Order: sequence, then C-alpha cells, then structure tokens
Amino acid sequence: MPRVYIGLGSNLDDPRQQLESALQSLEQLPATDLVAVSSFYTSDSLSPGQPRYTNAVAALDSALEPIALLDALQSIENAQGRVRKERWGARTLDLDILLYGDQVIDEPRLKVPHYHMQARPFVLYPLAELVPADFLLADQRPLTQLLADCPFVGLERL
Ligand code: A4P
Ligand code: MG
Repeated sequence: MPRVYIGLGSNLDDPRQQLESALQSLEQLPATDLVAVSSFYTSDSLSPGQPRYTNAVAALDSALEPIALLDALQSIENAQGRVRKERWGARTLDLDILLYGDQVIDEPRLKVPHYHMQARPFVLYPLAELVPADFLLADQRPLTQLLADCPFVGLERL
C-alpha cells in the first residue's frame, strides 16, 4: 500500500479537538492504516484577520485510489461542519493530500505533491517528523532543501 501524507488544519471551533476527531476518522477509513501522527503546531493564519491555526501531518498506508481518498477526506471535512463559503476562508477542518506514494498527480480535482506545501512551515516541519532525513518528494525535491528555504518562523509546537 502506498504511504500517504495528509495535512490537517483547523482554525474554528476548538481546533485541537477538530484534529483529534479527524484522526479518529482517518483511523477508520477502509483499506487504510494510520501509521503515525506528527506533533501539533499553531501558527497565525496566512489570511489576515482569521483565528490562529492548529496544524499537523498524518502518515497513512492506504489502498484507496487517490480520488477515492480525496472523496473520503472531503466527507470527513463535511462531517465536521466544514462550510465552503470562500476559498481560504476560516474552517473547522482542512484535509489536504500532501504526498501519495511516489505519484505525481495533475488532475483538475487533485494536484500532488500539494501545490503550496513548499512555502508552508506548518506543513514541512510536521512532515519532517515522520520521514527519514534524506526523504525525497515524488518530484525528486529533497525535503531538506524545502526546509532550508522555509524557515521555522511563527510556528509554536504544542
Ligand atoms: N485539491 C487539489 N489538490 C488537492 C490536494 N492535494 N489535496 C482540490 C486536497 N485537495 C486538493 O480545496 C479546494 C480544492 O482543492 C478541493 O476541492 C480539491 O479538489 P478546499 O479544501 O475546498 O479549499 P481551500 O482549503 O480553501 O483551498 P486551499 O488552496 O487548499 O487552501 P489552503 O492552501 O489549504 O489555505 N494558515 C495556517 N497557519 N495554517 C493553515 O492550515 N490554511 C489556509 C488555507 C490559509 N492559511 C493557513 C492555513
Ligand atoms: Mg484544502
């Protein structure tokens, strides 16, 4: 089964609890094992005027195909009260597929590796907790390079 990395984020309605609930739902996905979870981190929202976010990364082994997994993640978001009013709006839960095994995916509904993970310390530093030091993304970028280009600024590890 491919190893999949999921980015979790929340900035509404008790974000820590939202992440805990999401992890329970990930554990219950069919044909999927929850392998590891990073520490939780808080940081200011990239969108001004929004509450602070709590973020984490989870590692899964999943036999679900990428789009089936995306559907399952969106069902979990919806079940936790995600309302899509505006893009980048505040949300109870955001689940992004960061990496899916060694696949590079470029479909209308799904781009993997996730398109702006390289610019986001709240994705890269939790991910780094879960992978070997010499880890390469599916597009062959070394994680160490992305970390060097994205300083650990504004992150608080819980
Ligand atoms: N989509 C394409 N590729 C993927 C993928 N790899 N994983 C599509 C998940 N979805 C993917 O997502 C919009 C569409 O992207 C989906 O329908 C799916 O088909 P969405 O979750 O509905 O919209 P969104 O989350 O508002 O957009 P986006 O671009 O994912 O927003 P971001 O980039 O997640 O920004 N600050 C901090 N500190 N921490 C945060 O987590 N997050 C955001 C939201 C802003 N500021 C933040 C944080
Ligand atoms: Mg999203």
